[in-house]
Amino acid sequence: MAKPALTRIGVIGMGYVGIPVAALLADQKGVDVTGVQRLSQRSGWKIDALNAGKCPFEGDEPGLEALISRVVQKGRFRVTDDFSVIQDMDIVLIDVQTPTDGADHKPRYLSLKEVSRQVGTTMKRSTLVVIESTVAPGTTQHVVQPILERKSGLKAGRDFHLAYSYERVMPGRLLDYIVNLPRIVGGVNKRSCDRAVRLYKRIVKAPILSTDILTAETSKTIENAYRDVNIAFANEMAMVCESLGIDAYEVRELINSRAERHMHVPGIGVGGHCLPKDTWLLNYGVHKYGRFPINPGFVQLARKINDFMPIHATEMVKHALAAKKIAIREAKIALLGVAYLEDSDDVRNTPTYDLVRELEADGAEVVAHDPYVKTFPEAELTKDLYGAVTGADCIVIATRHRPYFKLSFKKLKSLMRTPIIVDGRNVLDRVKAEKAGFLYKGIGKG
Ligand code: SAJ
Repeated sequence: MAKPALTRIGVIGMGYVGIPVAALLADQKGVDVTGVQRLSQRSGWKIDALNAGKCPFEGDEPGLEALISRVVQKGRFRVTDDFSVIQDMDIVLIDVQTPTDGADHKPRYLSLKEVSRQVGTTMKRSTLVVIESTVAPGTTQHVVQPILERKSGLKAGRDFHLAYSYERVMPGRLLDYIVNLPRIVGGVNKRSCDRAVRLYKRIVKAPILSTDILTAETSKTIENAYRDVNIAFANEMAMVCESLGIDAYEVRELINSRAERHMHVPGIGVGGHCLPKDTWLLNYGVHKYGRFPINPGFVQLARKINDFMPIHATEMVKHALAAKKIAIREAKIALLGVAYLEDSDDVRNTPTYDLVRELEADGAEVVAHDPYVKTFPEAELTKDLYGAVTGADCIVIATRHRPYFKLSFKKLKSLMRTPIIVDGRNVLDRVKAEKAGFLYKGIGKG
């Protein structure tokens, strides 16, 4: 009896979204996956690492390395920079970066448009194309679809299928969040949507919710804007508590003692490839494709508050140094943690970029430590934690990495020039720090 044909899937963009979804699909019966990754200076090395069955992420990613090694060994997953493989694919997932411009916050769709041209040029009739990258509402049908149709000469919904289904992954929980979080799928028409739902049913155990493409795109950007707004609220209330001389984390616990209240966690800032830009994608989409003018000022204000937190932390450093009669231009600052998220190696849009820029602009010498991050152009980066704090006048904790919870105040004090701690992530115990002779300041700690 003839063997059932393999479903061939191409996943374009081997990053935090593309790699886990490709590996999960390749582990399914009757599925064969080819990852496509540009041979760029920044990411080209991932091709060889993945083809050797290695996970390219430094941080803790439960289950991912074992899964990649298994599907590579089974011969069901390989990665290439050769786009022509797309012509053999039944399904193509697009997982490229969709950054926004730092100045005008407009989306920069260089990769998305280039990949759409390549896919349109090579794809075969009846291919299902799914955009998983976060985009401004309206992008799939006003930017991607016309390129695919022009390049292929085919019509979306009739000759090939087109859908949008956004990822909800986070470093440290990549596989878990793909498998166990509800999945939203929007199709250019019902057939496209149904086909995409069938695809995700192979790997997603949680409910799969169908809608149209514009609603799905908008849900993604609003979902992240919602989180960003909640974090901004927590950050503003943290500054209120500092001014009142009380502990915002205690206040948060008291408020969250009521089950349906979820006050978020204040901190030194908001980083990552998502929250700092998705509000601007939402903003761009409604300005470009909205039926009437509306300026979502509330979510933009939240962006401003969250972007202010590294500057607020720099002010805290300056006040503490001044209390010890040290000018910031003569100070050495030990920065503990540069990643935007705990126990990850991810520095995309990390708030520590702004923090270092602010501190160095005032003349401080900054030495950074991070247990996971390999490169950090903004400052000298070391894996030697005690080396970083030796001779320092202030420690700034910027990431909630697990190793920082075990720091010895006695050891730190013996190595530092001036015992000052600015805790940007509520990692250290204030009472113990002060008992050990430290001047302690913390975001949300009045
Ligand atoms: N942060 C706070 N306080 C909080 C929560 C987070 O200061 O209470 C900071 C974090 O330290 C970090 C930033 O915000 O710097 C973002 O943290 P995150 O936990 O939101 O992590 P992301 O950006 O990797 O993940 C978010 C998630 N979105 C939502 O929860 C709505 C994730 O589910 C998305 O998949 C991801 O964005 C994405 O890719 O869009």
